[in-house]
Amino acid sequence: MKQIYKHRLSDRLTLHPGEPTTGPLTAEELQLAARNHSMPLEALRHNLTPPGLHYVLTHFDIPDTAAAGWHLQIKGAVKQCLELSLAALKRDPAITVPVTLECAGNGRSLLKPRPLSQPWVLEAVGTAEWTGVPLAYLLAKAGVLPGAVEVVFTGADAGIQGGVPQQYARSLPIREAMRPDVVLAYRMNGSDLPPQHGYPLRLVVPGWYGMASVKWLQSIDVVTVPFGGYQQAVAYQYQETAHDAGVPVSRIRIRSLMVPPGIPDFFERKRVLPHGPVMLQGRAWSGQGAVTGVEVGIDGQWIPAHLEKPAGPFAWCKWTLPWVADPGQHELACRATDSTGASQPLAQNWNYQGMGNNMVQRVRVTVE
Ligand SMILES: Nc1nc2c(c(=O)[nH]1)N[C@H]1C(S)=C(S)[C@@H](COP(=O)(O)O)O[C@H]1N2
Ligand SMILES: [Mo]
Repeated sequence: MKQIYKHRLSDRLTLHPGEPTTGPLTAEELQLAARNHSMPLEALRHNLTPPGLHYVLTHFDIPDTAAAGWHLQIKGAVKQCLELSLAALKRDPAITVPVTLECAGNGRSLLKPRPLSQPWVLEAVGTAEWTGVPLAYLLAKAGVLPGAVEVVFTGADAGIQGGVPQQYARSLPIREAMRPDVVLAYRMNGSDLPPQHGYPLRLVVPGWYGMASVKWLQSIDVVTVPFGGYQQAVAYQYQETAHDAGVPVSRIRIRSLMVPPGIPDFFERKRVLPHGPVMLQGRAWSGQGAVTGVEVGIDGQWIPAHLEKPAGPFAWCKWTLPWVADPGQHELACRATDSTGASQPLAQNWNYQGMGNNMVQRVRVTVE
């Protein structure tokens, strides 16, 4: 299946989506950028991202799921298929999990050349408290049959990508699907899901890049062969070229970001601040292990920052570092390390789809 899709893609010519370019931003990238917004970096001050500031990524259109007839289907290799209304789901036991979600394409527009797609800069990230039913609870209720290998999640949204008509769908291995913290969420920060975040129900897979957390969830299918859908087998691969099979994208790589200090120039976004003491601050997260350290680079010299405890194992943690800014031009940076020993690269790790670019952020400031 994967091969068929790849052929279709490469049969089409010129600049198809995904093609690396060094040219100016295209009209198509601008359309995507205007539909899908990131989280302004100053919102890193908040432990939970305030409503409306959490990043949004929607491949197609936000589907019309407000209709009263919405049901969730659980089917496939199970003892008993289930069909559940939202009211029925709300009667099941609920959990609340604080989760930092990040788009796997975050940082894509900084790559040289940049792959043509949603042109994220640095801030396709956000943290929310997701409330809902543990997926494992419902899978146990349905009874997963021996021989099941994956669980496929299908959203109500449809479109065409790489020439392939599709509904947005992703799968998880059984082992991940049975984790106690994977949640079918109907609340975000205590309120009903907003339309853009998946109303009435979405999957949230803590620790994985955002593509795994299927919004506008319609059906859950337990399958006995690995899922070959477009968003699983073609998109979301770490590939060197358009033609290698690639490695599937899964967990979030270690990353940190800083609230740019001072005030910005409206158009150029250059930063200006007065001389004297300033508290540098930001957040760090990893889907692979706990954040163990953040260093702040000031004109190339790395200084350890103070780390605060996160709200949960899959939520970002705050870091701070006091700095006495002296007049002149300075370059600030931040670099985090996690418990697997992974830390952020100083140079880009380029790949064909522009996935997992966790290169350190650099902020140039003028101190007056
Ligand atoms: N049904 C559906 N689910 C989806 C998507 C989508 O386009 N359709 N986008 C995915 C991607 S790529 C990301 S990064 C996250 C974004 O979640 P958010 O918009 O709530 O931040 O949703 C994921 N779930
Ligand atoms: Mo994404």
